[in-house]
Amino acid sequence: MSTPRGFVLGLDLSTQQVKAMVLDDELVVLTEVHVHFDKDLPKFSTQGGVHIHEDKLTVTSPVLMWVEAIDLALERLVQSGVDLSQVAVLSGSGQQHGSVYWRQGARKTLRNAAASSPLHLTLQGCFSLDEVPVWMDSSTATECRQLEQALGGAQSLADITGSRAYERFTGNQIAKVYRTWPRAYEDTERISLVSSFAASLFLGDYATIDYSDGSGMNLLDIRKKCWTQRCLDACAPDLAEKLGELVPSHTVLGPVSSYLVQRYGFSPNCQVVAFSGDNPGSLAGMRLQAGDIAVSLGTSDTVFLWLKEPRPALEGHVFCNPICQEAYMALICFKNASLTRERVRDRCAAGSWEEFSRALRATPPGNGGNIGFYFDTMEITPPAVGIHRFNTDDEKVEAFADDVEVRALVEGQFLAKRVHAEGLGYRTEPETRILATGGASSNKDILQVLADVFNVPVYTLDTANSACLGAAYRAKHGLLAASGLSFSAVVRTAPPCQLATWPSQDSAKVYAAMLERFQRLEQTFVGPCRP
Ligand code: ADP
Ligand code: XUL
Repeated sequence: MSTPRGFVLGLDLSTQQVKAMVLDDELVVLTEVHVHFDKDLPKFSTQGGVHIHEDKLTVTSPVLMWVEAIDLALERLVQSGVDLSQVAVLSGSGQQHGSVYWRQGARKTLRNAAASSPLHLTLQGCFSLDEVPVWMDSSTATECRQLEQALGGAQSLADITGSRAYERFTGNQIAKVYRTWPRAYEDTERISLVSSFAASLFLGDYATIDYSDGSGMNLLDIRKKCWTQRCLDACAPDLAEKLGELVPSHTVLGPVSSYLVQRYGFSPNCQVVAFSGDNPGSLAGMRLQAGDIAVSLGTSDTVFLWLKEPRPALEGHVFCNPICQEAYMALICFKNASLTRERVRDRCAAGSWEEFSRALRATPPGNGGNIGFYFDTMEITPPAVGIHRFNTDDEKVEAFADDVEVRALVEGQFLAKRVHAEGLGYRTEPETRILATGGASSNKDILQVLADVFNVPVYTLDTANSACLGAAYRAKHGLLAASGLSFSAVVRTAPPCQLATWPSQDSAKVYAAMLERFQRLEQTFVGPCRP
């Protein structure tokens, strides 16, 4: 059987930017472009790609900013000299949980978009909400309580959907939209996730939600792979209709829109494969295998594992696996991540990553017994807020010296990852590898602390951008899956992960003792799961 050949395009619509990559037929990256929301589209006045509202809990992004950014990314690909007519297939990753509300009649406008006008102008009147909730939003505690009650408790909801009710999960966000703006809700003909929204722009029609990103909504039955009617009913009326169907993550949705063909020179035969979440995308990009642990260090930090059997608990999430329909993935998300590292860098390391790294090298593993927890905003794992510093005698202190503060932050973030991953069943085995990705994985000194805290070697890819790479790999898999090829067979030509660093001597001893203290100290300020 002949296999379709050609370039592959991967896109990632993340919190702070749109990234796009074109790979050749052997899955080697040819070109990569970025559009940074704050810098490239300043008229939207975002900070870190978002608007944080007065209550500090509501966090949104302007939907038209995303539309404009995707066009700009495609323009930059053309400027880079890549011939988009050679792209045979494309897919994408999106920040998880965020939702987009298409107004009645928007489908028609999307289908008929003319190439003569940029899409953000054509789609101006197409959204019932201009500012849409993103994963950083934590304003839906009331809706979460109601959903758990309707389903018979937090564990019962987790048993079906893979997670107890989380504020950022889309079902709860939709319930808040319905409660707050019932008319806008009524006027909505389709609700997309960020991933299926971006796919819709490429397809020129509403794109279906895939199983894996759909698992981050508190609505999908992760075993039966369908919407759970009781969850839909508890969130808002007519929701099944507004959400549309669900599809396996490798599904080919159809050819690209005529807008893309005419404006950027795509081939009318170029296929769009279902987009998915950025964490599922990273799992694909890193080619995670059972036994590995992946750590993504981006706007959010996440830890994820390959699961054969779903065993949802009250902490962490279980999602459908994006590259193997029989498997699952476990995920833990930490909200205070790169932006907190940047804040401490600016205050204690003169705003420079080099100086931040020097501070890590100047301080010993274990930080002389000093431990810190840094939650600038309400954390997800664990649910806590504020800065909590403890000295070697476990006494609360107000401040650390600058270098000690830098190490306390990074050690504290990685100790939390290990403690909470162990809570999900992670155990270090002799063969365990950490696969690290995300913007901060380009920092060797940060990776050294990661290797030391877990006592496991750390591997990285050539690019820190595994969600984008994973989208491209999934695209190719989508094209070939019909001929029976598995994901691993499809990506066998792609460059493998490289060893970045090995744990230093004695770190196992230092951190074993520290882990026990860390867990005890964390309990002194962690509140109940939800107020
Ligand atoms: P996103 O979640 O938006 O995809 P990325 O994975 O691209 O985020 O990561 C962006 C973050 O990477 C920036 O906010 C920045 O803090 C961090 N970063 C970039 N370079 C370094 C570095 N050398 N050391 C530590 N962090 C870095
Ligand atoms: C995962 C989560 C974040 C976003 C960031 O549950 O909320 O990692 O996907 O883009």
